[in-house]
Amino acid sequence: MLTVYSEEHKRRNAKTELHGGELVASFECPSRIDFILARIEEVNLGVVEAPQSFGLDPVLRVHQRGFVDFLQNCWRDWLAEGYGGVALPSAWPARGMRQDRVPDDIRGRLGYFAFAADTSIEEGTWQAVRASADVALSAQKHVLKGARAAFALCRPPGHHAASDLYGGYCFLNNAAIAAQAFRDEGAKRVAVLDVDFHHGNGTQEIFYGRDDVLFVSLHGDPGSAFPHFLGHADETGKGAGEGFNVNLPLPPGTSFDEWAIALEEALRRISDFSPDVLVVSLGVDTFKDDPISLFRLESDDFKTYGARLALLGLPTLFVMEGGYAVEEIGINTVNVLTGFDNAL
Ligand code: B3N
Ligand code: ZN
Repeated sequence: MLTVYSEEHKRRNAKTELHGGELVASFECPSRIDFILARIEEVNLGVVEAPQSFGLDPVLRVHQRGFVDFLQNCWRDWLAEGYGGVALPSAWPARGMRQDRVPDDIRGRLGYFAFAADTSIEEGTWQAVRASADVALSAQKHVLKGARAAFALCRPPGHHAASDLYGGYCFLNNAAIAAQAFRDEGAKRVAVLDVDFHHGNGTQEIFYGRDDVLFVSLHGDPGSAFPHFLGHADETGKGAGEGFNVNLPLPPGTSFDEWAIALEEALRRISDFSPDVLVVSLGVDTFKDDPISLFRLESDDFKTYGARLALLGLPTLFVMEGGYAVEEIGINTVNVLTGFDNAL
């Protein structure tokens, strides 16, 4: 399987993240990619190539212009105010407050466009974010042109990013940008399967009113896990999109046997939809030793479910999302991909 990867990801090296009342070392760190690349080479997964540049047009198909402008200029505007450190939000348009006006002040705009305070914006963040979207689009082109599968080794990840919100280490929604590109380039129906531990609230929001993109997610119940405010089973889509959003929340401590039952339900919903193509939001933070997640998958389980995904018989684009057990992230990620390849 071909992998697309950009060195630009290194420009996202967050100095810190807010967790448990303290500024701690960021779990979403550059070495995640080093371990995945090393494993790709170790098992000879296939060619690794750099992305092409697609500009912002495909990004603007799923994200609002004002939001993209904000991401692009945030760090410059933060410095221009005389601030140091890292740009973090501290005030939000919460219940009862106005959401119809975007503040001029950078602190107001941070709160307007952020849904969580975990994720900093810093020097180099935008450059890495843009490259990550190009990685997804470049891998998407390989599948569009007939490859059975491709791996977009995106960093930073994307599935929490909504049309005008960032957070949860995500800025632009790489999987949604790729799914929309498939639609714009001829696919009639696209399914997005999100197997990351965390609910892909951003992908859900982007496609919630649509019947041409099915979103199916297996994730930690939002009652106990980030992003806390979306991901319940009764979120099924709205308007034309009713019935095209499928959430399968699972409790803390879920084992692979339990997870695999939910996966069968997800795959049944995808098969019923008869998509032309599948986009997999591939987070491996379902691993038992992930430091911020609550499921109990073992390394071999990733191979097992990779093989199961191949049985859908669909052209498949894998898009990297989360996974923070850094020393095992390469084995777990590549196990999904080799499991898929070896089942063909
Ligand atoms: O949820 C957390 C979090 C939970 C536990 C932690 N421990 C025990 C050290 C640390 C952090 N933080 C909120 C931000 C999580 C973003 C999740 C990103 C992701 O992988 N999305 O798929
Ligand atoms: Zn995750």
